[in-house]
Amino acid sequence: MGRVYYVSKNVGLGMLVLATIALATIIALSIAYDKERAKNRGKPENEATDSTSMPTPLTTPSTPKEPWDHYRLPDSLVPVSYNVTLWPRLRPNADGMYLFTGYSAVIFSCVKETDLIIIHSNKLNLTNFYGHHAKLSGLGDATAPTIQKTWLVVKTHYLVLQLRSALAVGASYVLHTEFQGELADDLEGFYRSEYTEDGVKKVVATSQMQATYARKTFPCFDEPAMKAVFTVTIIHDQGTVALSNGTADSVIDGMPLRVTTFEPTERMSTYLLAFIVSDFVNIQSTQNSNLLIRIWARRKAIEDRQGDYALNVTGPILQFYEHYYNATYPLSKSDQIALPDFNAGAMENWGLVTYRETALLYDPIMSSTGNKERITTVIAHELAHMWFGNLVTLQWWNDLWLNEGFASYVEYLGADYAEPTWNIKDQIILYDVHKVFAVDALASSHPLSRREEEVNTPAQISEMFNTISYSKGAAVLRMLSEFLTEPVFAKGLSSYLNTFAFGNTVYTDLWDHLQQVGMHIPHTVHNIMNRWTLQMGFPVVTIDTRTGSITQKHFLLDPDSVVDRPSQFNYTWFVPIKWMKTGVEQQQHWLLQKTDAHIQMRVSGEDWVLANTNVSGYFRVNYDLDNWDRLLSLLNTNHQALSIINRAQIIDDTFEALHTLHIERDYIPWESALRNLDYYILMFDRTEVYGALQVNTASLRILILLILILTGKVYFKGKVFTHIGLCYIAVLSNIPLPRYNQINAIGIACSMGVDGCRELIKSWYRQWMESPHHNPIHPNLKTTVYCSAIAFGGVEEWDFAWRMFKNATLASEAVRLRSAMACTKVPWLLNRYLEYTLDPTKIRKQDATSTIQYIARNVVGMPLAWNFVRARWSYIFQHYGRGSFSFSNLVNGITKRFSTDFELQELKKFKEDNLHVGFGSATLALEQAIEKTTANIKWVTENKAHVLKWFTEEST
Ligand SMILES: *[C@@H]1O[C@H](CO)[C@@H](O)[C@H](O)[C@H]1NC(C)=O
Ligand SMILES: *[C@@H]1O[C@H](CO)[C@@H](O)[C@H](O)[C@H]1NC(C)=O
Ligand SMILES: *[C@@H]1O[C@H](CO)[C@@H](O)[C@H](O)[C@H]1NC(C)=O
Ligand SMILES: CC(=O)N[C@H]1CO[C@H](CO)[C@@H](O)[C@@H]1O
Repeated sequence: MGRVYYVSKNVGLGMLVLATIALATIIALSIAYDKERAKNRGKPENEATDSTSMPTPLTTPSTPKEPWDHYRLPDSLVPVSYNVTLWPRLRPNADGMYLFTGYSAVIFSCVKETDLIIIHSNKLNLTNFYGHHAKLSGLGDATAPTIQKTWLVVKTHYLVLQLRSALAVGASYVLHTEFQGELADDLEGFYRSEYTEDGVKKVVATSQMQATYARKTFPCFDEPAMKAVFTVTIIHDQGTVALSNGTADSVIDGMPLRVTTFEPTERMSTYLLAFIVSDFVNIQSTQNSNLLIRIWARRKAIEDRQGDYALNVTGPILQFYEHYYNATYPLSKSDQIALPDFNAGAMENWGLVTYRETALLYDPIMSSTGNKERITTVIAHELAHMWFGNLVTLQWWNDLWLNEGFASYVEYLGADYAEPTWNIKDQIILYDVHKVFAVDALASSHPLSRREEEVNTPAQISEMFNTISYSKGAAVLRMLSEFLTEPVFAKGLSSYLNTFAFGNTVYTDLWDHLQQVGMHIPHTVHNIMNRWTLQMGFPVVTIDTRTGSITQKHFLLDPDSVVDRPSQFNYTWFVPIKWMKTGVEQQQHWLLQKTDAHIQMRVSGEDWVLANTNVSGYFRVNYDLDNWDRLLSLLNTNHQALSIINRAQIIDDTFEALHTLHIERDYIPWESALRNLDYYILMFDRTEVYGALQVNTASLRILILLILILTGKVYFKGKVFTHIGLCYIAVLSNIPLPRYNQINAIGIACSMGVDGCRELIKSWYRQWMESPHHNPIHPNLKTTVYCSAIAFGGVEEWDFAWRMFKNATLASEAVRLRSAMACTKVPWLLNRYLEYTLDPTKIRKQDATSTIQYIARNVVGMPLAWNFVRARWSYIFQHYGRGSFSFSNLVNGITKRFSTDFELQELKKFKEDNLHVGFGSATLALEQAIEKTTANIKWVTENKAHVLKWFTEEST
């Protein structure tokens, strides 16, 4: 590629700074959406998990008068232990409903005098005891007051008991309830999942409690700090197995039922409970001495050995954490189970982790490298929580970022231990740091940390599960670990975990424990971290190597945007700058004010400065022009002098660096470059610029490819880019390369639009259509090949994919097909597919929103998906929207391409028209979409002519 128009060497420094910031802006706007690598750990399943929520406007909340109108429990009662018995019916009753019945006795003690008992209960029909919803008795010497009346409060999910006299402080009581609930297919609380095996429909009862669904399973004090001991009994049919957090204690077989009782759990939070009844089978190992590790799944999946890989990595990952945390695994067993229907990616229930099938099951023949990576990192994420989050739990959901950010950081360490050859640690740059840079650069971003009072309702709680919490949390914790050094970080962590085991904390408790071991830092951990957690955004640090001056500035996507959220720190940060001079690591420098000078950073001649080595800090860097030039020429001549991460970072910072790709052989810098190109494609694929851009990027790509082939050094650590270009030219099937490299080269060529590729792809797909039991396509190429074949084909190709989708026995194969079917260019096929998304017999509920997103990603499908969502808003909202995280991604996904005034108006109108229906957690995503669209319009207006000119000139 020739010169890039943004950075002109003739402009002065001031201009350059602006230009480079503008550049980074572009980059920050770009959002990657690599299907296979979607990082969906704990919560979100949708591919584009870049949504975040904005702060709920701070209306002065009118404090409700009655305690049962508050969303938070009063602090007068604390639970001690529960006996819970549940009996799910895996066959429908006469009315076609699936039910469960249950019984619960909770022992609680009274710590403040009160004549009210308020306990969570939602969507449960409670049995009457002498006209009341519950029965109360005293424990030991205590006599229970009589119940005056009981009632349910639907809005706040409470069962309330008004007593005739007060409970005594210090005394304990038992509250008994009997209840019936629906085992619905709503993926919340105790729910049912269905699948077909050998032509027989099977039903599984399973659960998802986080964040506020335990109360939909049995009446309980459903807040994370209300820890208690649970003794669980499950009644189930012969031939099924019951699982819960603990080990099964006894099984009583009375025809035709079995009663499985579990040992009492440790003290734990309600949101970490899990109850499952199924006829699944397991494989197990005891590679970790005395610890039983099991992987559970559908019989067929286990027989096909799809659980083997997960079982192989679980032992090492647990060992890693035991060592890292310096604390033994807190439980006596580790179960992990893959469920056909599951809303999140995975859930860290203590001792019984639940997963989507795609996040746990691996088939050596059918799965791709990307699938395998995802499985490893998701397992590492969930198992990290067994200590951090489960053993020690944050007091309230406002601190969710610490819990999820932490697991999102250490998952890379755990996965790296299990798969040391993958270099997986570097990927945090792509999948977390760059991703969240794009979101946190918005004027409407929000701080990591929120005050406890700001998070109350279930919808507000579910809004906390966003990219800021996960990815910015991961990035700032990584920075903390880097500046303290890893041994110090691990030591403080271990002290924190051991001190608060089985208890609850607030995030500052972790800072205290790190402070006790940390030293050599210019301020306390509190002071330093407050600047990163209490104010939104991040700085761009500009180093002028001609003078050694350093300045920081709040980095904004649109530098003209108005930040109306004040910060007590005035948007300055304490910035730890790790840096090197001409290849030599220097002592870390702390930037503690807006501007500073560090004379050692003044260089000249051949010398260069590279700051934020390994992108260990959560900030961007800019330099004076001369230093940029020296870095770029270094990339061109001796790029090994810089780490892979820094190469990727430079490419992300400046498009100039694309020139240097021809000698780049590592995956991450490439992926970084390709993601940046994607933003162009999104912005221009509906305009005349696209014609020019296609020709140009295609020729760039051919050049790259030729170099790769000629050097015979194609290696991307087993990765193939899944970006879909248009297929143009060149048949590569008989290029003499080792098998694996050849696959990679073909994958790249096809996805990047090389000649002849179309024919090649069509012929592969046709072969498969002719003999469906023999798929000739390499797993790493399937995403590309399926999508292209369907894009070039018609109804026949589509229907074949549909049949294969319906028959797929491996979940990741089903996902690839589901995503590929969205690639067709035929409008009626796309519309029919959109209709399928609202029919759970065709597309599982868990997959509806992501399928609509796949369709919206297609340039032809985008307007259809937008119309569809607008027309069906209230239906979709009722059935899919409530409080679900994936739902905000829906809005985000559909509006990704929006870049015209007309679209902005449509978006605003959509908002107005549906105010009466509401948007749930998507309210915030909608605001964000409006801001992004505005930024896109601005960018396109400013750059379209340049880009067109540049690409036109380049391609002639
Ligand atoms: C809970 O179950 C255990 C074991 O069956 C029993 O000893 C205990 O009394 C029960 N507790 C309550 C409050 O019902
Ligand atoms: C709860 O009771 C209501 C009203 O009687 C009934 O319509 C509903 O089906 C019941 N739900 C369950 C799960 O039993
Ligand atoms: C699991 O480990 C065993 C023993 O090391 C190995 O033979 C097998 O290939 C591994 N399975 C997978 C799917 O990685
Ligand atoms: C999560 C939890 O409390 N797990 C418990 C399950 O039961 C075993 C004993 O069966 C305990 O050791 C675990 O702590």
